[in-house]
Amino acid sequence: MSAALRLFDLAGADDGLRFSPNCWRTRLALAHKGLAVQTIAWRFTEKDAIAQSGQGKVPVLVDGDKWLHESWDIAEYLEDNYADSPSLFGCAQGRATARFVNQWSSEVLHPAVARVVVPDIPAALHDKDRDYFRTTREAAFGRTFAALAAERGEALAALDRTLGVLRSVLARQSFVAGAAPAYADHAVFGAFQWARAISGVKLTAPDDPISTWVDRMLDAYGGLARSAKRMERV
Ligand SMILES: N[C@@H](CCC(=O)N[C@@H](CS)C(=O)NCC(=O)O)C(=O)O
Repeated sequence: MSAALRLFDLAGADDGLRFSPNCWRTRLALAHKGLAVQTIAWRFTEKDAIAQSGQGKVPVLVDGDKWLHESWDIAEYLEDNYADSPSLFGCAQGRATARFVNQWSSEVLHPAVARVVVPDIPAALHDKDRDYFRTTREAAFGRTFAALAAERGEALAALDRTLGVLRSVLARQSFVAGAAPAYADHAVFGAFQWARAISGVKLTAPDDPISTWVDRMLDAYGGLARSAKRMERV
């Protein structure tokens, strides 16, 4: 176990509400490798705190004097530098295939989930983040949060189509990586943990093979994801 690792992890107004899909990838990868980490609650506008990483997004992992960013690069760093711990990829082909899954998750799944959950995020944010989040995300989507919220039904239908391939795979095997979870699962599950933390909306039906896999991922690593704080809804 390494005692020195620190992770800047996106938080809401409540320090304990950790909702970044990309940070969850890293949290799960660290747990998979059995590496202890101190997580540091970080807000969107706290760019100075992670300036040493040379950019402004999390996850940022600090290992001794190394400042690492980009969830995929962090996964490769952990695999290569903590080679005696359980593997995230299994083999060279597994690493290449996990890269494809990771990229699909970032470029196809994350935007589809964002369309559904982003209007719920401002309510969870620290006051100092709210304006920044609204301005940057409304500009990125080209519409207001109110317009996005009004399109939720359409967004859920589009997400359902996006999830078709994942659904077929998980109907045939327990995890994306096969019989046991590995980084391909972390890369995809981060998006579901994001929605779970921040939004009351259910992304999949209870009898969907994806829901069964989400349950398995929530229980993995001693229930790390299941025990995580969720946004309180009244
Ligand atoms: N490709 C990056 C994406 C990182 C990213 O977008 N992180 C978000 C949180 S999920 C962030 O820090 N955003 C800061 C901002 O929008 O200012 C990765 O996989 O690590």
